[in-house]
Amino acid sequence: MNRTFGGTTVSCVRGDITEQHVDAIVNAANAQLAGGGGVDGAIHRAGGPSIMKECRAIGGCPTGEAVRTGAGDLPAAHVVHAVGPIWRGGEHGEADLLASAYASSLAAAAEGGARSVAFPSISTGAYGYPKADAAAIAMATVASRAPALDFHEVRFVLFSDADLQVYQQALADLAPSEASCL
Ligand code: AR6
Repeated sequence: MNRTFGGTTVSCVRGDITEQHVDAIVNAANAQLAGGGGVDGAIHRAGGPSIMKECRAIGGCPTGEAVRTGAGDLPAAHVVHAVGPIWRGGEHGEADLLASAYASSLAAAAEGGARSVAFPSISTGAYGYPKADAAAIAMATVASRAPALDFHEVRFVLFSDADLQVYQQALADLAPSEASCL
């Protein structure tokens, strides 16, 4: 399904983030930018060693922020490495940090000239963030930030049918007023 906020079309698809033909894909990274499993492992495997070389040169990224590298052998032009929070029960600023990870990713992608971006479900794998809550935060942040940054497409790429349903529901549930910049 699709919804449009300003000039930005937001969609949810089932798929593999490494195969997306968009300007920038977002990685669910860790603060050391050290690589790992999940999305991070898939991106470094498919993109080749140049991405890790750039990550090492950058050195790290605080939780809630994002940095940009090239995309090596991937079809995208950029990889934005976002560091989402580890879920610790919800009383440790997790919601603000997750929203900040999405907002920072959009800003980093826009700085690189990207007008289309694909996101995975940040923090909901190894980092344990409850999926429905994470999806609502992701949608609200993208709907409020992406139009002003001139994105024409933001695509959420989910790895399972169950996750796709959760993100589609969050997109359907988003009230027009939550896209506050419109
Ligand atoms: N394309 C799209 N989604 C995927 C893919 C893929 N190729 N592979 C997995 N997912 P995770 P996190 C889904 O654990 O929770 C890493 O080790 C997966 O099913 O990748 O932010 C990093 O190095 C899940 O729904 O990210 C960090 O240390 C979602 O992507 C840590 O894990 C996110 O799961 C980050 O944990």
